[in-house]
Amino acid sequence: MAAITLDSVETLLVDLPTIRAHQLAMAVMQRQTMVIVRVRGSDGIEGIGEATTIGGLAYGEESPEGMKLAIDTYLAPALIGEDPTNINAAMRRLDKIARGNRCAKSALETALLDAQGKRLGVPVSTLLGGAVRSSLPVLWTLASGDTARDIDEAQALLEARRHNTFKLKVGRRAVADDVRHVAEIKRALGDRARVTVDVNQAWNEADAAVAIAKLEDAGVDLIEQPIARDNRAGMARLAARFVVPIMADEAVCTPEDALELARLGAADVLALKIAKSGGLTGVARVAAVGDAAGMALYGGTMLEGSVGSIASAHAFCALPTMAWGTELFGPLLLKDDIVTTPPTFTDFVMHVPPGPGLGIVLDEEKLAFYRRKD
Ligand code: MUC
Ligand code: MG
Repeated sequence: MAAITLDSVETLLVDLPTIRAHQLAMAVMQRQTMVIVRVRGSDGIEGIGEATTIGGLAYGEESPEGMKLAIDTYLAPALIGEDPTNINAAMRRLDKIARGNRCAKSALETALLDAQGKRLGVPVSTLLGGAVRSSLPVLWTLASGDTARDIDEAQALLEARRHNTFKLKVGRRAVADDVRHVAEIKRALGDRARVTVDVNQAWNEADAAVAIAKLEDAGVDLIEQPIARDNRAGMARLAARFVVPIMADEAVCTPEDALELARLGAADVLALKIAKSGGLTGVARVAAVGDAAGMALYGGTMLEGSVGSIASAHAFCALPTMAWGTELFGPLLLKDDIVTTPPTFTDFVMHVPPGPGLGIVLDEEKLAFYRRKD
C-alpha cells in the first residue's frame, strides 16, 4: 500500500451570532468567530478542527484572522506532503517551525486526530489512550450583565436539568457592585447550585483580597483568575490566604506554566483548554503536571463551537482526573451550528459522540452561509 500523505489543508473563518450578549471583563461578545480547518489525506480521508479565541485579541495573543494566516502561510506548508497518520511527528514539526501559535496548532492537531480516528474506525479519545468517562458535567456562564436576568436564566436551566453549576463573569464593574451581584445570585439559588466566579485578571491583589473574603462568605465555590496572569506570586498569596480554591486560567497554557504554578503554590485548580495548550496531546501534558502536583483539574472552554467543544470533550474524557467538571457549553451559547448533529446536554452533562474521529459531520449549507466571504 502506498504511504499516505497530507494533500490539503483548508481554513475558513466562520462567524456565528450568540444567543445574547456575553459580557466578560475584557470584551462583550455578540458573536463568536471560529477558524474551521479541514485536512485531507491522499487516501481521501478528511479531518476537521477548530481554532477559537475570545473577543479578537482581548483574551490571548492570537486573533482568528491571525490564526488563519499562520496556518495558511506557515503551518499547513510544513505538513503538506508529510504523513498525516503520525500526529506526534506532525506536531513536533509544527513546534520546530513556529513558536507559540497554540490555538492554530490545536485546530490542526484536532483535524489530524479526527482523520486518523476515521481511518482506524475509532473515536479520538481511543487514539488518546481511551475514555475513562463518556459524559462530562457542564456548567453554564451567567454573563448577561443584569442580576435579575441572570437569576431567571439560572432558575430556568436548573428546572430543565441542563446545568446545576453557574460561573459568573465579573470584573467589568466596581468591585463592590460585582460582589453584590454574585451574592444576590448565590442567595437566590441557595444549595441547589454551585456558583463560581471568573474575574479574567481584572482585579489588583488588594481588591481581590477584599472581594474574595466577601465571596467566600457568600458561599462561592471557586475563584478563577482573580488577578493578572503574570502575577504568580500574588496568586500564591491569595491561594494561601483563602480556603475557597483559586483556579488558574490565563496563567496556565503550557506544562512549564503548570510546573511553575505548582512550585509557587499559586493555584489549587487548573483550567485546561486545548486551544491554550496547542492541542489535545498538549492539554494532556499540562494535566499530567497538575496531577503530579496535586492540583485539581477543570475542563475549560475558549467558547468554541461544536467542533472545538467535542474535540475538548474527547481530550477531557481520556484524562485520569477531572475533579471540577467542565464548561463545554460553547455550542449552547451560539444561535446556530455548523455540524449536522450538535452535542446533546441533558441531566447536567454533555454526551460525547461515540462515532469514529470526533464523531461529527460539518453541515455544508450552514458552513456556506456563515463563512466569512471577504
Ligand atoms: C474564560 O476565561 O474562562 C469560558 C467560559 C466563559 O463564559 O468564558 C470563557 C472564558
Ligand atoms: Mg476563565
